[in-house]
Amino acid sequence: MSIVKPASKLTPVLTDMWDRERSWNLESYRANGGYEGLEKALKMERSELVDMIKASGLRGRGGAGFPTGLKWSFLPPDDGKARYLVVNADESEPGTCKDIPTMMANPHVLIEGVAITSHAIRCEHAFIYLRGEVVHVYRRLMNAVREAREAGLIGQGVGPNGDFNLEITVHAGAGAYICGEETALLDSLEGRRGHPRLKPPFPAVAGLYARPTVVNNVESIASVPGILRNGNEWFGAMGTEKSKGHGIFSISGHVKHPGQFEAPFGITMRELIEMAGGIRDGHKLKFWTPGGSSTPIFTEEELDIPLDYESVGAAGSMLGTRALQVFDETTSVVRVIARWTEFYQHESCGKCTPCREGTYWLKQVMLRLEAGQGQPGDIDLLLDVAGNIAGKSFCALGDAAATPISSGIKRFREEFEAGLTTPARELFPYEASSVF
Ligand code: L3W
Ligand code: SF4
Repeated sequence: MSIVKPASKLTPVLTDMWDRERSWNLESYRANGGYEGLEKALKMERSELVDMIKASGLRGRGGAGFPTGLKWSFLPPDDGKARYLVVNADESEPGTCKDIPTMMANPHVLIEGVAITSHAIRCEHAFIYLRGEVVHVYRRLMNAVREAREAGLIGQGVGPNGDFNLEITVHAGAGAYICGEETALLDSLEGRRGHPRLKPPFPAVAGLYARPTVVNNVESIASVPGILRNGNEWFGAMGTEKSKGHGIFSISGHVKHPGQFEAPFGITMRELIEMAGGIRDGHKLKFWTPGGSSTPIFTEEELDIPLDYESVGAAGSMLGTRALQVFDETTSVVRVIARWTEFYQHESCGKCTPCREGTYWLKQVMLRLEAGQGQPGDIDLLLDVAGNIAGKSFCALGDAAATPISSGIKRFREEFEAGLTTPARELFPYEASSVF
């Protein structure tokens, strides 16, 4: 795991403890003010807590940026029956590496966030849905839950009035990207194959076991204790007017020091690349992604766009999970997009035709272009197939598969045309690029 180095523009809140000795222990977390937010929250009325998070401006950190407090407020009036909190810890977007390091280095910040959120929505059984491959994270979370239970922070009849009840179940999925889509995740948690559900009803109304459910990303929930401890003014002093607070930006690829950089929303990619030591020596930036492989590819032209939901949206992309993948001039755009397309085809759940069939054809065409065996009309074919997937699929995975193809052709059409005659490995030898 890379440790964030102090730099003037960084705002280490979630990453603050990452380089401390045994940062994952309850003892270390408490020595750093851990669980003070929960103490405060348990003395507050539920509605007051929801209003506070609403007013903080915290937005979902899982990709879409939906206001967190507003989502909590969508739960129907309490009927005394079960209602759930489910944390989406199925981090799998190519390039995204923020939730897994957070849970490894500081699992208690998530547990505290789960406890505060559960109090706010009166949930007595919360779930953390973790991607199945990360057994080390599973063990660490289980240990943190055990520590919190033994310390009387969660469990039955705890809290200052002895009336706070919370059980936390950590559930490891089976390693399917689609289970990061919130409703497929709920299907999987219920024991079925993960398939997205029709929305509405949104999970807030009918989620896990058809009960009102809040589904939030790890980083969203982990941001809650800091807000409780330090207040809305502190949180709002970071970021922009509509994209407030701190966020973890994961930088990978051809920079000197890839890693996680926690910074205010509105920081630019130029600043972040500088903090990551710049592009590797002797090379220059060719393209980058603002939100993983699901967003359009950007070039030098977009380096000064503030990385907040509004500015990136105005530039034609989602900010997504802030998975900033950097590629220099040694990289073949066709090869990168072919790898992403293989990924989407493999991960398509098969429920809807445009995505199930379309990703298969996109992959076939991308592979032959990569091999220099493209056929006349392939570029139009790619655009046609991508156009028949985007906006016509059942869930966001379809759009995600189509986006890099159409934006890649728009920005680097000549490389796709070269694929009609010349293999990518001749134009861009593997040895020159350490990424793909
Ligand atoms: C109640 C309403 N709830 C919206 C809720 C909704 C959801 C949230 C946002 O996808 C994107 C995706 C990825 N009543 C509501 C309501 N909600 N209206 O608000 O909803 P939505 O549909 O805009 O987004 P989503 O389905 O959560 C997230 C993209 O992010 N992404 C992320 C990928 C990967 C990861 C990962 O690895 N961890 O997140 C990257 O770009 O493609 O487009 O909760 O229920 N009226
Ligand atoms: Fe499944 Fe793809 Fe359709 Fe989503 S878009 S429901 S992943 S087939």
